[in-house]
Amino acid sequence: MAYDNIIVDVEDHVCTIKLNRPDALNALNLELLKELGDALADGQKNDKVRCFIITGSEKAFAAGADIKMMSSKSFADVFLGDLFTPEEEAVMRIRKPIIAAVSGYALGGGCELAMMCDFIIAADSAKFGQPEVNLGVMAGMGGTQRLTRLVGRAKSMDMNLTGRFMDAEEAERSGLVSRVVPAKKLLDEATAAARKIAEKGMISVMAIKEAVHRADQMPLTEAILFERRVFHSLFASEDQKEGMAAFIEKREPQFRDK
Ligand code: CO8
Repeated sequence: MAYDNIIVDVEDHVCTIKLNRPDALNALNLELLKELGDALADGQKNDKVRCFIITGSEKAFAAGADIKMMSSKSFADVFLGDLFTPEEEAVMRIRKPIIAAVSGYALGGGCELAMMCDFIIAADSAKFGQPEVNLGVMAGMGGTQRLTRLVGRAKSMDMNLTGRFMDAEEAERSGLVSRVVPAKKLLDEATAAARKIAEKGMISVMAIKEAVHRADQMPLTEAILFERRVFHSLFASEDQKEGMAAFIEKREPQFRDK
């Protein structure tokens, strides 16, 4: 499919989606978000895709929702039109893993998009922030919620109330990103991680994603029970027999997603 605001590449079971509005530092407008949702939905259906990477440019993952697109909207426009809800749901509906590879600015909706991914690999140049307070608004796609769960209340309040940026080192220390790598190696590292995931059985990969997401949404006892039941259910898969047999026979497993 041809896109105007993203570049999609599928190679070795990894679908890499590059946000591509360089003149606006990849600001997220509705066209870009629609294309992103479509590309993710396509990949979800495509057996050749086993993991996604969402990335931006060296200077910006995304500098936020498009301020020029939003500036003249009224309360009625955004409330009745439910601004950004379908776009967020399109990303959160994806069951295959999504890695955010972040270089440069990940601000406002850009930081929120990165946090919707399953984990973030950051370049040492990355800067995260929720600067919406400077625009007379606030975060609207998880910046007060996912950020608080990831880095805790103190840092989330600090970021959301002052609008200050967090560099990659602080983001790793705070639990916002899983690893920091030199900017030049960002895509190589993210691709290597995605290929490693792509080698696993998709049944356990997708079950793990579902289970980890439950950590945010359920009380611990319920979430542990969910995990235990899904763990039990994996013993109905051929991949469990293959994975354990391969370990005992000291060979690499051949997962068949069955
Ligand atoms: N929206 C629209 N255009 C933008 C945005 C943006 N968020 N960010 C940058 N641009 C444009 C600039 O207007 C400029 O365009 P032009 O050349 O036509 O004037 C171009 O990108 C380059 O930007 P700068 O000249 O400003 O580049 P600098 O290197 O000087 O500064 C910054 C880089 C610091 C990133 C600066 O551009 C900036 O502060 N950007 C805005 C950051 C921001 O406030 N983000 C939050 C936006 S609100 C939001 O995200 C709400 C989220 C709610 C839901 C999200 C759903 C997706």
